[in-house]
Amino acid sequence: MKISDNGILRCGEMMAYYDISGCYILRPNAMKIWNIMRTYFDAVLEKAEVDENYFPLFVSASVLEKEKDHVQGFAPEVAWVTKAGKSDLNVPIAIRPTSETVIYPYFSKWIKSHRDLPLKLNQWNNVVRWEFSKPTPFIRSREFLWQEGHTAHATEEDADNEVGLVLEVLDHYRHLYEEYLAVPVVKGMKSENEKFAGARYTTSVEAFIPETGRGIQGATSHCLGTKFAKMFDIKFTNKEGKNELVWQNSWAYSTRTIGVMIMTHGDDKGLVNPPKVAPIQVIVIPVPFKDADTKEISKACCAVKDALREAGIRAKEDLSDNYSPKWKYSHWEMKGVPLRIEIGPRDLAKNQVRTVRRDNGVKADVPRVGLVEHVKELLGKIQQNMFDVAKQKRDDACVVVKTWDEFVEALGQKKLILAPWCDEAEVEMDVKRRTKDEVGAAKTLCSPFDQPEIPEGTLCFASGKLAKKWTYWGKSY
Ligand code: 86X
Repeated sequence: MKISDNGILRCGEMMAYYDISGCYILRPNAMKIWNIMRTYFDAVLEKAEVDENYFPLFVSASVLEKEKDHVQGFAPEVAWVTKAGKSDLNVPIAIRPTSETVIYPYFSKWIKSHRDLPLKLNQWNNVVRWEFSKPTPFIRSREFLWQEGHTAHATEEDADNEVGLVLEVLDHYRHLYEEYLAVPVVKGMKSENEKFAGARYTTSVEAFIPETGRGIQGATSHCLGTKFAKMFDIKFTNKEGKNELVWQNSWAYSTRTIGVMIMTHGDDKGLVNPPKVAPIQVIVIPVPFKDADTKEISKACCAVKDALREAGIRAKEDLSDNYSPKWKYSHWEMKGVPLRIEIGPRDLAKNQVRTVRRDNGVKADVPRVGLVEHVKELLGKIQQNMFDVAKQKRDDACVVVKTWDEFVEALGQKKLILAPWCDEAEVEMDVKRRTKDEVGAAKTLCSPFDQPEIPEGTLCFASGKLAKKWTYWGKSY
């Protein structure tokens, strides 16, 4: 499902359009999903002894521009405050597009000795990047929410191993996608061209949208080395009393996660929310007939809802009498509620309810006795099924190619391509040049950590040189 289809976002009341291009209102349903993910990730940070802090939104021009290397290429995206009221500011102030230039000068002040390391900080904030390519809600917006983590370590080993958290955090990003959003992702290494220029290496989780045939970077985790330490003069005295540069890492995931979830699961009836993050997991709807005892049915609906809520399930009833049951069904389907419970006179008489799954439409009659346990199980099954279906679709869209002709054909068929590659930056640039069209050019998404075997003598699909690794390629968001 494309994000622009049917205005499903507006119908699902996740977001609303705003009168500034590229800016969107995140409505309660989106914020609920965001906060459920945040609760998971905050617990991860707590366990990993990463401390929460908050740096200002603004960057002074001098600090931002001190780091020409880092800002270069991004400069056109930086938004500036130039006025207060009617008067021009003496010096314009930039709005953070990411917080390296905001945070690292203070790393330099605060880190003096090996006892100050590791320093592990995270913040939840908004950033602004004044993008000029087509804006899309959640996927590419000019302001978005994210968490950004920044760590500093005494040694390369510390930065590179579990203390440094690069791969640990990446696996938590995978966990959020796969276990919360029911979106399959690939963990891997970014190519030289696609890595963060300030990093030694960049790892990412990559998703794929079969309908549009495009890959999408889900989140990134970087091993930065000492590049920023040199730029910002971040040094400490080691145990021998000598001055050394710190080794840094950084990582982030943003509200783009929600966009990937919407595109992965949405259908022609609207949103489909995975139970784990669904703001409402169960909607209970009375189905009164003409002569039925409406009051008793409503009472049963409330009792079922109360029992579910008591058990920690996010349930709600829809008793409004000015809409028909049918209208309500499509209303809550559109909003993506994973499970509907209907109660009519027959159900009342038989002490049962009717369950209807949003993911596959399957209906069942379920006894009131033991209902809560049954619903818990059902929500678990829906979560699993949504992941399995999404994974099957992703896997079906994936092809292995060995030659340039196969590559071009697969690209035309909107495939996710796994190809043997020589891992040379110029070859990737060349592939980009040769595949450019309206949607953009093919590029590497990542080289999966989980590498299939590469038989001796396998050649690169694009250059014909010896292949070094398997890499995912495709058009991307
Ligand atoms: C790259 C890199 C990095 C901390 C992360 O991916 C994790 C969290 N940051 C962000 N990036 C920029 O450095 C950047 C810089 C400027 Cl000045 C800009 F306008 C846009 C940017 N976009 C991305």
